[in-house]
Amino acid sequence: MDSRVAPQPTPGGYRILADSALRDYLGRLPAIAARLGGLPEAWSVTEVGDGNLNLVFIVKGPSGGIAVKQALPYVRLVGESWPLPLSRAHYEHLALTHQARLAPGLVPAVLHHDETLALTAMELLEPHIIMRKGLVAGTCYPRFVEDITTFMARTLFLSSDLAVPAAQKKEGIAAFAGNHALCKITEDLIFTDPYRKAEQNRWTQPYLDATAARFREDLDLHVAISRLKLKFMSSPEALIHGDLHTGSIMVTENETKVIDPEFAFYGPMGFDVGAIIANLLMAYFASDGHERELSERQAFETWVLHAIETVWTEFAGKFLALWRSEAKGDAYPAILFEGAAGAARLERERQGYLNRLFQDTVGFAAAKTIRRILGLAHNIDFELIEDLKRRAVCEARSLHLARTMMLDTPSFPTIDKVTKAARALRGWQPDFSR
Ligand code: SR1
Ligand code: MG
Repeated sequence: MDSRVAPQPTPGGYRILADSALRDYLGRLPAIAARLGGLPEAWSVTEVGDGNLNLVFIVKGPSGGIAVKQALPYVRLVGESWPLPLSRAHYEHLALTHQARLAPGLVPAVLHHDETLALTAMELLEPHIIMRKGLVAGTCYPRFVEDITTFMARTLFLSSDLAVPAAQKKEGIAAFAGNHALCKITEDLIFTDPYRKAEQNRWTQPYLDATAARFREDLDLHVAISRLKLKFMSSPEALIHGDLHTGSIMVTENETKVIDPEFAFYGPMGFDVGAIIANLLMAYFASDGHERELSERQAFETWVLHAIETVWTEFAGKFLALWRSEAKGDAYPAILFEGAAGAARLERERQGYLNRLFQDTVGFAAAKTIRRILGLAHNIDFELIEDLKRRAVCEARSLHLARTMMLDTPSFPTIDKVTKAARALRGWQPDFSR
């Protein structure tokens, strides 16, 4: 049940680079040194990583800046007691380069990668901020839906059997199969631990004590989450990002960049789409807790709900358009769908495929929500609500919707049913005595 792997000896040559060691290292890379300008001694190096796993440095010189990400041989959030393979930097680099080809302009450009040091230097995204921080502040991002739906439709469709010949697709699965330690984190932290007594689980106490206990005892829920876990483990549909929450997206009002694909592997498409929808739903429910005056954030909340709806509808539209124009894979052979009747039947089948994908999306969105409230890794949407009772109210509303989405997925055949249910819960006052 534990995600932890036995400590692996770090490969010869690996060392954690910081400050002067990082400056010296980068100074020996001509293209990077030219980009930064001036002398390495004068470059500023600031560690800015606020994720759960790695070190992230911003390095700036007189001519420009870069971002440098280095994997640690353990989980940063927990410490050296939880070893984690450095190979995740290899998979992240592989995913970034794949995604750059499939969805140009929507991921940061890679400037340098070092397998031994598990280190990647990338373009500095400035003035972008982590989207989750902007959502907590109540900022709307007018460009986001267009960009994220392009990213998901293109990376998912174009790596699937609908677009890629079978042999190439299987090579892709093989190339990412070694990223199983990161998959195991997801399998444990999202699909198992929130539903059992796990040492590292936490929730907003005492308000959610009874709710957490109910989640640990509800066998219908245990069946539902186990079905989703099996789907996650056994559905190599496409190259998925694998951790596509709003902390893995950097934004300005006019630009969106998807970062941090270290959890990438060939998995179910709905896991990525569900991650986006879950994190927007959590931003919506958390918004009440950040309000200083009544209705102060109404415009933001209206935007988030609209974004949730259009994330699905625009994703589905783009995915269908790609299927109609770029179906170069071995699935659905054209020879079987000739003539007007064949074309019409295939079109109906495409719609059915999207309907099934939507059901996966609803289930995975529920799982991604529950883990952020009852599991180990929480998010600042809720954590920055200082008043614990207020925070628990927002979390309880999220959990209520997530539980229904997971147990009664078919009652959400379309995305507007999800946003309608979210809107209906906005004023709900949970009874924490039960
Ligand atoms: C111990 S890692 C916890 C979480 O951080 C990453 O962002 C993933 O979401 C992972 O589940
Ligand atoms: Mg991450």
